[in-house]
Amino acid sequence: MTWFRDFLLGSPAATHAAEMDGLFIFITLLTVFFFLFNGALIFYASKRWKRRSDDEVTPHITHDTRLELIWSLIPLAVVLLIFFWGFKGYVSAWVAPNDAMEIVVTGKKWLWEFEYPDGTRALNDLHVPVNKPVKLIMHAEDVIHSFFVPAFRLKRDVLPGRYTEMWFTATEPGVHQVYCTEYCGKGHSDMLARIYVDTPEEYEVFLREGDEQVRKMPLKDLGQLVYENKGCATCHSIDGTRGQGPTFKGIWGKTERAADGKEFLVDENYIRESILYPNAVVVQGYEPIMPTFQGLLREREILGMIEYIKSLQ
Ligand code: HEC
Ligand SMILES: [Cu+2]
Repeated sequence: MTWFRDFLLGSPAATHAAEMDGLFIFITLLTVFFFLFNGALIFYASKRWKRRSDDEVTPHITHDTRLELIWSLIPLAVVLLIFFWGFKGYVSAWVAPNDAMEIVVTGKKWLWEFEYPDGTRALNDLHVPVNKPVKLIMHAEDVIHSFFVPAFRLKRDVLPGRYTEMWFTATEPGVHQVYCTEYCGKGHSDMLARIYVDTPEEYEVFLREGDEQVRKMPLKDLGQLVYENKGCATCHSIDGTRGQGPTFKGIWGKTERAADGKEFLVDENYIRESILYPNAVVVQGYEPIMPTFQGLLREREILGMIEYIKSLQ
């Protein structure tokens, strides 16, 4: 049966996912069974009781208690089974154990921000230890988003002005895709995040030093990775086209004009300032909508971004 589940849903990667899959597959097969069974009955009846001549009269049948009991009680039992099965899964999926590690999730146009118990913050890449219950406390800064992890079979709306929760225990080390599933504007389909399920050792290293990419990659490649994974790409292009923000292509070393008419030079310090204090200088012709990345990018990632922009001539 696992091939059937994997075909329909992908393999489950968190504790209660398997239980949900059981119910899902049960309902799917039940539906298929009744589709065929009812179809066959209709087909049989249409042949068996077909009117064969013009003067044939239909017998006057009013009631059959035995039949009525059968088609009431069997579906009732099936529906009750689905209800209790689903209710049990629902409770275990939404009530987190007390010892769960808590991570605060903030959704905003168009990225996901994660804050760990020790104050570490991360963008779009969520690292969690394997086999440990993790509880996400989620809220949005602007509009409604929705946090969906197909491999965990979990999805929950993320709302401004209210907290929603989700919890899971990841069972296998690996990487899982997260989608935003509430249409939230132009960058909605780019609002992607990844959950990295780490071994306990990997997780310790991540909290201490950031992930391996940040520590070891050449600066320019790291900058490209930041560009793709940390939300810059939703607003800035690298091919010269205008997006929500100015393109990165060819801006290095140029003199640009700010909204207040002052001129400025695009150099290392300007790029750094744009990332940490985006509203300090607003480029002419653009809205001041860029969020600050203060505390969200490590020093090395900012350096990488500078090298990357330099390389886009
Ligand atoms: C929500 C959209 C948005 C996101 C996400 C975003 N920016 Fe911006 N960015 C803008 C806008 C709009 C401007 C122009 C207005 C301003 O200067 O604040 C801008 C300006 C800039 C500038 C100055 C460009 C110039 O031509 O002078 C740099 C550099 C920059 N952003 C870097 C980044 C980096 C690096 C990231 C990702 C870590 C990022 N931005 C993410 C919208 C965004
Ligand atoms: Cu969204």
